[in-house]
Amino acid sequence: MADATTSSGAASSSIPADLAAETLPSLYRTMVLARVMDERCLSLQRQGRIGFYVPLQGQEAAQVACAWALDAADWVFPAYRELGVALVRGVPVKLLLDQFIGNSGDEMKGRQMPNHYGYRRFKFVTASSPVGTQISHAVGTAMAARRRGDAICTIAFFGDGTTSSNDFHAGLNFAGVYRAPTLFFCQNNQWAISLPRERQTASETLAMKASAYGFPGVVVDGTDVHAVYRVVREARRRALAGEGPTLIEAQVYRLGPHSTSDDPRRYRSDAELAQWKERDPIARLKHELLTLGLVTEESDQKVWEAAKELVGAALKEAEATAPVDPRTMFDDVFARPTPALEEQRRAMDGLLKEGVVRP
Ligand SMILES: Cc1ncc(C[n+]2csc(CCOP(=O)(O)OP(=O)(O)O)c2C)c(N)n1
Ligand SMILES: [Mg+2]
Repeated sequence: MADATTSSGAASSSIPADLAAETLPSLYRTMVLARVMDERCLSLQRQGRIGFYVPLQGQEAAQVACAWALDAADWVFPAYRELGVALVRGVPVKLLLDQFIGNSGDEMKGRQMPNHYGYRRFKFVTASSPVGTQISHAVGTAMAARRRGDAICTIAFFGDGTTSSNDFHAGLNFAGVYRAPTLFFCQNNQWAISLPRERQTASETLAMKASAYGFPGVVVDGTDVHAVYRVVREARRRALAGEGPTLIEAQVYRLGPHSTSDDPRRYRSDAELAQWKERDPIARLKHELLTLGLVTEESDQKVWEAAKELVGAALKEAEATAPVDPRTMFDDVFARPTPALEEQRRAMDGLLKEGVVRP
């Protein structure tokens, strides 16, 4: 779906265009695909078929509309919940599932934690588990790109809780001083695992923290694809015109658990969840598409079925893909393997032959 991105990458001072109505069904399909894959991955983890997963339910509009507003040449620095962004960048579902399983199709050769994927060709940096580290990486990359004369921006994704991290301060401060072409996209999903937004900071909004660093901060309804697209387009225009960074606070809600290792019923109420479910971003966009006559109940059903089929077929293929050869653990460490490493590789060959280690 990388072809869904719209901009030319050229610096421009003109007002960016709004999201065109004819792109809405395609954007909606990507949101549905993210939701379907998300639900499937949660159950795959429960069945022991993948090890770990971090869901994005409730944040699809913010992620997909934001990624839609970027150029394919822009570098994405995700946190760990950005499946919607990965799908817009064009990362195939099968490749993601290969990583979750850690099979031989996984370009990281099973070495990364499940759900911590990254792909150079999609300009999608490996997920950051230590919260906030991706923020300063995004700023440094933006400064390097500007020095090289590349007309791109970088974008760091992070959550409300991450605004309390050292890297948030260091990254935003640096970006402000050097006017780095970086977008800071904070998905305020109201919770940092079990810590609610109101206990995270005494600031009235997270966006207002930008003013201390000398650049604009914008609050946007993260369930509204149009609003998100507009603010990201404008932030990108500013970045490329040399006007510096922007902090965007997209207000959303994490409808699911923090990760497959979390049970949110232990710290938040059913009433709160029910209230936010009313604002499900997928239902909101579907309602708009119905009103515009761009979808019918029948064609919508087909969108969901197609997404389920796509994920099902990719899963079948990923589960049929061979495991990673354990001998690959000796690769990619030294340009010329050391004698000690060669000896260990031979020992591994022996273990494989004896059947002590299975491929
Ligand atoms: C430096 C660091 N401290 C603590 C953690 C544990 N941790 C993992 S996710 C998380 C919450 C982050 O919340 P937020 O930034 O709001 O993002 P969300 O998970 O809600 O998307 C914490 C505290 C960590 N990964 N790294
Ligand atoms: Mg959060």
